This record gives sequence, C-alpha cells and structure tokens, in this order.
Amino acid sequence: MSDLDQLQRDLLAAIGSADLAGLEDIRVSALGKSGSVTGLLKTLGGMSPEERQTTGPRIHALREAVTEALTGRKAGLEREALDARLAGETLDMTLPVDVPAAGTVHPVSQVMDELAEIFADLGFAVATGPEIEDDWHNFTALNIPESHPARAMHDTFYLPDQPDGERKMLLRTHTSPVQIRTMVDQQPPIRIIAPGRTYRSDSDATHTPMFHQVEGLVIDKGITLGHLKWTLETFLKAYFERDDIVLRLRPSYFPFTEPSAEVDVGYTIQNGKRAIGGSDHWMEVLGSGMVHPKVIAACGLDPDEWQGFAFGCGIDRLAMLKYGMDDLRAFFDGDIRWLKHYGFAALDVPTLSGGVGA
Ligand code: 2U9
Repeated sequence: MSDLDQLQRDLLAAIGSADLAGLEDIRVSALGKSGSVTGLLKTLGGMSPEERQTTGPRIHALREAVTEALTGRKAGLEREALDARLAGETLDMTLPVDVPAAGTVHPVSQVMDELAEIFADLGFAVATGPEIEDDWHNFTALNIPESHPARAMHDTFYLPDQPDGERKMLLRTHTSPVQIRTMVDQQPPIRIIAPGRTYRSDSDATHTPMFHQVEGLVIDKGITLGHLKWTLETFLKAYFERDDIVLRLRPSYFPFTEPSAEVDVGYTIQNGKRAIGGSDHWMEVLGSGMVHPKVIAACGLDPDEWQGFAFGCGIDRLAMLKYGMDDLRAFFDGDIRWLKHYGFAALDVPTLSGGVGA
C-alpha cells in the first residue's frame, strides 16, 4: 500500500471516531497551512510532468475524500447533538401548572369570551374581518351612500387617498362590514356574531377613539321581530345571569335596518346601586332591527327569499354594566393596578355550566 493510501486510511479512521473539537484538529493537521495533505499538494510543483500526471490526481482525490469525510462527520455530529437537545427539552403539557399565573385577563377579553360562549349555545359562529376596511363594506353596502348624513355622524378615520379608481380606505367604524363579508361569501342560513375593535374620532369619559363592539346577524327564511326579541332576551339573561331581565324595544332609525329598535333593559336601585333586572328604570343597551332589504340585495341575495335581524352593542359598556367600572378611558390605560382589580384569572374560562362570569 502506498504512503498516500495509508495517509487516507489513517485520516478517514481518525475522522470517523472524532468528536466536533477533534474534527477541527484533524482539519487543521491535514488541510491547514502546514497540514499533511497541503504539504503533499505543495510537492506537485517540484515533480516532473510525468510524475505530476500520475500522482497529482491521487493527491487531489485524497484532499477531496478528506474534505468530504470531515463535512459528513460534522453534519452527522451536529444532527445528533440537536436531536439529543430536542429530546432533553421536551415539555409535558399535561402536567398541572404549579406557578400561579402572573397576568390577568382584560375585562374586554373576558366579555368577548362570555359572548362567544352564550351565542355558541344559540347556534351562532364567531366571525372576524379586517380593521382597515373600504368604504363599500363599511358604508355603501349598509345602505349608507356617499351623501348620507350617517357617514358624517360616524367621525371616521380615513386613510390617505388610494390611486384613482380604488375604493377609499378607512378604519372600520363598526363591525358591520364583517357581516357584509359573510353575506357576500356564504350562502344563508347565517347566524354569526362579530366582536372586535372599531374606531371613531371621539374621546371623552364615555368615548375612546378605539372601542369594542359586538354585532349579531341572522339571515334565514321567515325571520321576524319575534326571533330578534327572544334572542336578545335570552342573551341578556345569560349575560347578566338573571331571569328577571325585562326588555323594552323603542322605535328608532338605522340606515341598515328597517324597522329599527333601540333596546332598553330594566333595572332597580338596590342599596343605592343600579342592579339590572326588574322594570323600575330603563337603560339603553343595544341597537337592533330587521336587516334592510337593500342591504340583503347589496350582498347578492334576494330579499324576497331571505330575511334577517341584526343587533349591535358596545362590549366596553357591557363590561362596565356587569363589572362596575365607571370610566371607559381606564380600560385602555394599561395600568397594572386597574388590571389586578378588574382583571380575571387566566384559567377561569367562562362556561355556561360554570356561570359565564365565574
Ligand atoms: C348588517 C346588517 C345590519 C347592526 C346594528 C345597531 C343596530 C346599533 C350600535 C349600538 C351601540 C353600535 O356600539 S354602538 O355605537 N349599533 O345600534 N347595529 S343594528 O346592523 C347590521 C349590521 C350588519 C349586514
């Protein structure tokens, strides 16, 4: 066996049993500036052309074989190390939590979870959509054309103008465009609630530029005001966890519903405090109505075949009524003391059986 063959055997054997640090030593000792293989390559210059022709390819092949063996062994060792690390770092997700959760669930998230739970029980799915909308989905499809006074009333945040011909973009002023998107995309029957962030240029103790709404929509055949009233009554009884909830529907006007009604809930004064239930006093909690035939038609459905009802209310206000906060602005201050006081335990997921506000 030639010296070259012997050197290759020795190097490959050493590589085959080396660890990562050892591999680097072998690389330097063979392929480094003063390495054994580098030294052999340097001898090529002093060889006769005939000798170079036979020995040259063998030295190059030796360098190739050593380089390849080094790369292969290194990749194999790194893979083994990663596998060992991953195997050692597994977490058993079924183990009980033994550290109390530091954070709390924001009342808005809690109420959204409660709404999803209550309406899921009535067969409603939760629908979501973009917060940056175009004016067709936010206004036009909802029977609020360009000249309609309701556009001005919404105190809309508009985005800079788009290139010519593109729809005007804005921050949605209500979650109604989610229902429009659902009606355009899905065949009825539809039963959804759309909770989420909405934006209006308005700010005082009872208004913040960003606030949360939930809207509901039912589209089916033969839907009446009776279905609307029963649904809202059932929802409010479950939400306030009381059976003595009394509703009052007052005629109103919204461009997207006809007829429209504002919904008051009755309350009594107990120990100087407002308690929902009974009918001594009235407080407005919701807006609602039968979906306007023009809105149904704008979404590509035949209003003679499909009818529906819709409602909307502020989630922040719902949270204030149930949990007793009095300043809306504090909801979005991010004050940890407020969250500690009004927040909910992270693992207390609302369920109908356990009480939605538990
Ligand atoms: C479609 C059709 C009809 C949603 C509705 C209201 C009445 C309403 C306000 C209450 C307080 C918003 O947070 S608030 O300012 N909402 O009074 N919303 S009916 O009607 C729709 C929506 C979508 C396709």
